[in-house]
Amino acid sequence: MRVVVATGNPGKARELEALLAGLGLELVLQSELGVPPAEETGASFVENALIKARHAARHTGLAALADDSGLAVDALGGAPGVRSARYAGPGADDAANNRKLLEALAGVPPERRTARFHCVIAFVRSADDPVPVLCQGVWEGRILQVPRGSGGFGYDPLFEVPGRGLSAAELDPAEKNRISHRGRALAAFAARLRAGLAPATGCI
Ligand code: ITT
Repeated sequence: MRVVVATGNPGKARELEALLAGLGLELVLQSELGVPPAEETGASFVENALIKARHAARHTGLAALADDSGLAVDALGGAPGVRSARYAGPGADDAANNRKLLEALAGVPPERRTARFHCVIAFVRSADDPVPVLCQGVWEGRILQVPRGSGGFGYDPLFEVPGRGLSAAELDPAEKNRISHRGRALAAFAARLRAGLAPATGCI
């Protein structure tokens, strides 16, 4: 099956391609097909993932897979959440978002810096697919006081991985993919794919 990967984020695309390898899908990035970015107007990761998947399917006529993800920090009432990509303003880069997060958490002690990454994967067979496949993954951690490491993308340098004494940006990419929010969501999707994408009972 030919599937358009509905993301414009190169760090995310790299991880999605690694995680989807070997599943028998022929992947093509939406940028290669000239799909413009979708407007992420949803209030939740689920809504935004579906918006992006349907948008890419509509533009290409292909099945589409999208990822909507973000970081929820307890001491900030769940922010930046669905606004993670543009936390420091429209078009903000990772460095600006990380700086803003550190400023927002200034003076907050380590035990109150708990956070988690969320990832929702939406897969649609066509733009108006009435039974999209939705899978989610969560990754618990804590926000560091200073950035560490150069791997990954986004908030990885500030995300302390429990039990590892490392930031997510210090993990080997394969290890991050095994334990991350995205890795967990994609493992659930792979299981559904192996079951022929048959509808199944479950919560998201
Ligand atoms: P697309 O919508 O084109 O896929 P995006 O970057 O705008 O790209 P999102 O709206 O889903 O994607 O925002 C996700 C943001 O959450 C991302 O830009 C990072 O700042 C953060 N994020 C998500 N997963 C992450 C990860 O594995 N490591 C670090 N930061 C992550």
